[in-house]
Amino acid sequence: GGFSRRITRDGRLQFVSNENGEISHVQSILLALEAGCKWIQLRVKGRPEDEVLELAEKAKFLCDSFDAKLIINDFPHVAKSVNAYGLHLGLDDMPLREARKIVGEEMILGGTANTLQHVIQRIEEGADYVGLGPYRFTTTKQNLSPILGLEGYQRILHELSLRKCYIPIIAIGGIRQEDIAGLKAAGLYGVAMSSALINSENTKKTIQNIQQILC
Ligand code: TZP
Ligand code: MG
Repeated sequence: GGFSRRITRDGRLQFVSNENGEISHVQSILLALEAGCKWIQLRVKGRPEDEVLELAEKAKFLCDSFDAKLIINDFPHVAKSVNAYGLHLGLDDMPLREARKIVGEEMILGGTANTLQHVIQRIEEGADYVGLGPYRFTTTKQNLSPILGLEGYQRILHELSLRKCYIPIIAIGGIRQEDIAGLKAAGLYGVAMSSALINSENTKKTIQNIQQILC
């Protein structure tokens, strides 16, 4: 039996975990799962790996019970040890080819990009999807790369199609519900969102609306 690392339709909306004064990473994940999100990224910054592993075990249990897929950000060994569905690495992390040796052949690998060159590099490295951003300013991520705006995505997607480069591209960074239709029309495969979902008055309704537009 072989395997395939195809990104499925339920991956068009990825929730990125978050914490603030009111809500923990695990609580944010539960909120997104209860609202119907099927792709969850555990993104924990500034904590040691053993703490991230503990959170990852809880996140994996929750995702399994909602039949959702868990992506681990930054930590290949954590992704491997909780048997996550995927691993996402940024521009300052190890190359995806190196991570592939740690996590094995079956795990989905996502890589961050901010430019056309980054996307091409990610394809060459063997990424299964690319997170391209930021769309607009956001306080969720520190040291934000230059903002792309819709025009930035249109330009990069046009350049990729001229070069016949194809990979599912997920937009990220400051995305709100009202941005989704424009991003889909521009050719984005999907979106990754955090603050707009946890701060929504009605997270379930927001997620349902977004999924309806994207699928
Ligand atoms: N990478 C670029 S922006 C971002 C990441 C992980 C955070 C996205 O969160 P939000 O709250 O949707 O801007
Ligand atoms: Mg990273």
